[in-house]
Formats: sequence, structure tokens, C-alpha cells
Amino acid sequence: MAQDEHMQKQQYQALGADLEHRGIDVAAVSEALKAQRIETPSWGYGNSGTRFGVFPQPGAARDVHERLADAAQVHKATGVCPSVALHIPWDLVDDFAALSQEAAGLGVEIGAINPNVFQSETYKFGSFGNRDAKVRQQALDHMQQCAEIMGLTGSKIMSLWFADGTNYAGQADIRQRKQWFEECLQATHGMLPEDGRMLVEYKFFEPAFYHTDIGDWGMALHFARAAGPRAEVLVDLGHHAPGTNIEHIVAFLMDEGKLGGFHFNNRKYADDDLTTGSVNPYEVFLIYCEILNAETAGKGADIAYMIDQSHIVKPKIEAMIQSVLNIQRAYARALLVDRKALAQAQAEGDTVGAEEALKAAYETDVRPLLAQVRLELGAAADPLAAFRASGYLDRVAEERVGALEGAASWG
Ligand code: LRH
Ligand code: MN
Repeated sequence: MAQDEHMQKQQYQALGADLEHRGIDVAAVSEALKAQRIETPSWGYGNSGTRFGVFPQPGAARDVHERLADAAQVHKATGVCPSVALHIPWDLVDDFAALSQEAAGLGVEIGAINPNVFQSETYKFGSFGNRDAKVRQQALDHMQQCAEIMGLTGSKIMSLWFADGTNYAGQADIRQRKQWFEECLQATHGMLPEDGRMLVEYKFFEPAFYHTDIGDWGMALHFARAAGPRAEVLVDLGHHAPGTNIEHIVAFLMDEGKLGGFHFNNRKYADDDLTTGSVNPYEVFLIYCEILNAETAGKGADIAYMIDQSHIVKPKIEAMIQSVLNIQRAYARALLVDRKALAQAQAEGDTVGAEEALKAAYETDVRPLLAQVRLELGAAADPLAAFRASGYLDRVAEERVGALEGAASWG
């Protein structure tokens, strides 16, 4: 047995003994970690940029086929990323049934379908919030197209984000726009395949700088309820005002039975779309703590865990693998919380005791446990090392001529 493997086994046994000593059911935790699923975004593999320019990377995926191939590498290395979210029209093809076959051939499947009513000139003054009924209808036609793509690919989720809003006070009648959104989201709900659902994503600003029509979790909750039973709220970690307590929002939406999914990423200032857990890993842990709190109280939900990031200074596939590792660690640590000790401390008003119950879990080095879980899933104990050793990036950097030409690969 190689030195590393021997070391990994020893560390896993030592951690296992410590966890059992703490009264934790290691087998149950391992089963939960094996069942974890994290969807990666096709748009995270193509060239991207900032508002100041596109910074192409050698070997970056140039089309949906290469984006699926790169996503398959993340699944191969981690074992927990079997689906890929698509964005339409960035990932538009003539034959979506064939694309699904292609994905299956790579060991992945098509996940959430993301309509795009924020990029073309038509939507300069909004989509569902546009004062021109023809434009609102055009946006609805695009939703119909995306609902059909869900049917062709077996996707169960339409993930909706709207850039709609205004830049100046008085520019538009906000109440009127709210009513148009209610009408159009209800119509979109009616287009869903029978086993499909829709997620309503909110964002407090950008590209609109005065008001955004779906500006926070409360508005998204209202619009989801108004749309129909198969509409829920999507929480993007980069879409809140600084200082917002996101795990509080998660607890609230879980208790309302309307938390449908996440766009994991991290930020220091605004919608930075940085690697999940790279700025505030404790926040991701606390989010999972609130999810487990609800689940253990019978308020669980079918949550779509998705990543929404774009990487400029980091190699894209490696940054995606890093994000998955950080999300796995957050979930693993949350599963180690001594819930009895926490509940008792809360009941006794023992704030220090309660916080220490969380910290004891958070400060556990769960890496040996996750390495073992990955091995049992047929993935790599150390996904980053395995991906680097695969030489995949050097190979595609050779093959993908033109990847370095400036244009953003989703245009
Ligand atoms: C908007 C957003 C949305 C996606 C886009 C790529 O900021 O988070 O989820 O459509 O990023
Ligand atoms: Mn998002």
C-alpha cells in the first residue's frame, strides 16, 4: 500500500475513533456524504471576465460540448457532481436529446435550465418588467423554449434570474412591474413539464442600480407563492447586501417549505462569484447547520445544490474542484454537530455552550473522512492532486486551439 494511502487510512481510523468517542454515527455520516450532490455550471468552464475585460485561459472550454467534458472531469475527481446546469442561449444546440446522450457518455446529466432574458438588446428595459407587452411576450416565448428543453433533456429544474430593475427614481412604476412579474411567473409555472419545478433567484442590485424587481428573499418568496406550488426560492450567496445573515434566510425559507436551491459562491464585496468558502467558509457551514436543523425537525426539502461562479485568476476546473471540496467539508462538519448538546445549551440559555457545540464540529479536520468517502464512491481521495496528475488540462490546452482568442466563449 502506497505511503499516502497508508497515511490516509491511519488518519481515517484515528478520526473514526475520535468521532465514535464523541457519540457520532460515522457510518450514517458517511452515507449522507455519499448521497451529497453538487451541480456545476456550464458557464463556469468557459472564458469569462470582469466589466473591464475578458481574460482568456489556455484550454478553456469553447462550446457546450467542451464545457460538459470539463464538468465530467470534476465529477470523475470528486464523485459528487453528476449534473451540469445549462444556460440558454449560451448552451443552445439543435439537438438536445443528442446532447443528453453525449452527457451520459461522459458520465454526467443535464441539470437546471437557466433562461436568459438579460443579455439581448430587447431586454434593455427589462423582460417581465418591461412596459412593452411585446417584450414581455418575447420573454415568455423564451420560457416556453426552455420548458421544452427541460422535456428534451429530462431536466427537472428551470432556474430563473432576472436583471430587471431601474437606475433612477421615477424611471418606472414599481407596483405595475410587480404585477407584470406576478402574471408572467404564473404563466411560466404553467409551462413546466409535469415533473418540473421553477426556482426564483433574487439579487439586491446589478445591473440595476436603483431598484431590482426581485430584490430580496421576501420578494422572491412572494413571487414563488404567487406563481404556483412548483415554484420555490433560489439563494445565491453573492446576492445580498453586506452583513446579511444568509443562514437566517435559509432557516426561514426551510420553515416555509419554499427553499428550492442554492447558487454557491463567495464574495467579499458584491456579486464577486469567487470560489465557495474562499472568503467565509464558516458561513457555508452555518447554512448547512440550518438545513440539518430543519431536516431533523421534519422540515426537509429537495434542495438543488448548485455552484454559480466564474473564475478568472484561477484555472477553471481546479477552482471548481476546490469549491466542491469546500462544500463537502462544510456539510461534513455540520453533520458532526452534537445536536443534543446544542439543543440542551439553547434550552438552558447557555450561549457559550451552544456556540462551542458548533465550533467543536467546525474545528474537526474532516478531510480523512471525505477522502475515504470519495474512495468508496470510486473517486479520488485527493481530487485536486488526481486532476493535476491526469494531465487533462495540458492535453486540452493543446487541442483547444483558439481558446486564447479574446471572445467570451458563451457569446
Ligand atoms: C446573476 C447570476 C444568475 C446567472 C448568472 C450567470 O448574477 O447569479 O444566477 O444566470 O449569474
Ligand atoms: Mn446565480
